[in-house]
Amino acid sequence: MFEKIVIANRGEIGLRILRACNELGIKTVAVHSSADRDLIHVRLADESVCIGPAPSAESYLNIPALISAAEVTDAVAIHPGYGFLSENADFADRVEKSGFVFIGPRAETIRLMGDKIEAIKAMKAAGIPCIPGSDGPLGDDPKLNLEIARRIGFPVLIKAAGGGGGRGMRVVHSDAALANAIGMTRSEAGAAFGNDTVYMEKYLDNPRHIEIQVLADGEGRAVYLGERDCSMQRRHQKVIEEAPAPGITPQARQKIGELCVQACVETRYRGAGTFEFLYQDGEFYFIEMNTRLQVEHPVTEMITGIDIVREQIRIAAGLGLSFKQSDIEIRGHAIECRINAEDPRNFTPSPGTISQYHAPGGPGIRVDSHIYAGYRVPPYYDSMIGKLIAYGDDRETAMARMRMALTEMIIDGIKTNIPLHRDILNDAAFHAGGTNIHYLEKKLSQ
Ligand code: MV4
Repeated sequence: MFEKIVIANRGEIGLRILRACNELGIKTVAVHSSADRDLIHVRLADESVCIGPAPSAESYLNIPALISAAEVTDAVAIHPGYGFLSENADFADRVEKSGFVFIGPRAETIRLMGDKIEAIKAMKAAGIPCIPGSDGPLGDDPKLNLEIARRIGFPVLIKAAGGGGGRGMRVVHSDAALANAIGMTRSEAGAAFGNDTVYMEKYLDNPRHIEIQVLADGEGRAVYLGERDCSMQRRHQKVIEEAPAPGITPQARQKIGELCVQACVETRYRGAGTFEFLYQDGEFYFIEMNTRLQVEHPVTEMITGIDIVREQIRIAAGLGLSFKQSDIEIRGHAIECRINAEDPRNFTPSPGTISQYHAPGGPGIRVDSHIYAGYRVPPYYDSMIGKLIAYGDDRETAMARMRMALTEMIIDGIKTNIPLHRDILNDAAFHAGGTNIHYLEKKLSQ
């Protein structure tokens, strides 16, 4: 096992990684910006290194500073968490070329999945169901593009190969609108991602977002840990996630899970990964693969009993998976509410000092958060200040526990989205389960 790990992240996930390291007996180095000296995991880590000023571009995205921090502390490996450099293939490359272990997939895998066209091509070849589409980049011949759109059938969606996470997409409903939409998406993509490659897919109008968690050892052994439903979102930011996804049968889970495992085996995938699907009319359609630990990983941990961060570290250390598929049993139900420092009405960020804090508790309640009374939420980073996770034998129990936990939780001094969560937990459609990706935005507009 590694002797010492650099935690190249901040906030709740910095603390989550530190907790996993402590269980495994690994020494920790917390790197932080000058605005983050008060983070709880910086205090708890064995060592800490300030890597730059508050702006992420000069600290958490500063590759030379991160590698220097590993060098001066004699660390062996670097855990990138999520966001920041976690899906940056060049970072993974430079970490490994500097003699450290990147806790994540190979750089070439990260690069492949970063190109959405190449990712779809690879997954389709491995037998994963994909959305009918152009099966490659669109050219500049309007006649040819029209033929592709007519073959797929309107409405179609123009997507940027370098996009993902919802950036750079356009729905097209008619022949007349096609050429202009392709041109616009292309120029926006070129400006935003430095890559003006675009492709076309059939537009699915009322899908759910369901994703499959996998773990793989990089040598052809892989497992799936069931699915998560992440459909409750606003502007491509997930708000609530749950596992298992309401209405997915054990048979459907096993079928899509085994396909994902097969794809991991064929590609010699290494580490934790997530296959993102749209789910509509009982069918799964692959959209993207995430090559990082995800924010919502706790709901999967709760229903499987598997520590995903621990497994990531074990895999990176070459110790392989500590269990096989037949050991994995999905039990109960888990729901996660992302707690953001934001105005619950207009969603504007609400940084500032937390004057009072009371964490909820009781059976089945988990709080993944770095906040404490007196903590100042800095204005420079993502507004998520923690995650409240409720587990129960069934969805009803998990929901009841979540409702109580949201009532118990006190965060004073800043605004949070806890009132929004209380609203959703009392929503009849959420109660029924299986709402689609447009549900929350429609509800909020009413
Ligand atoms: C789609 C789609 C409908 N049809 N593709 C948005 C983020 C990116 N990961 C893929 N996205 C979508 N792709 C087809 N062919 C609808 C979305 C989409 C979406 C997907 C998942 C979660 C939230 C979403 C919100 C709006 C649109």
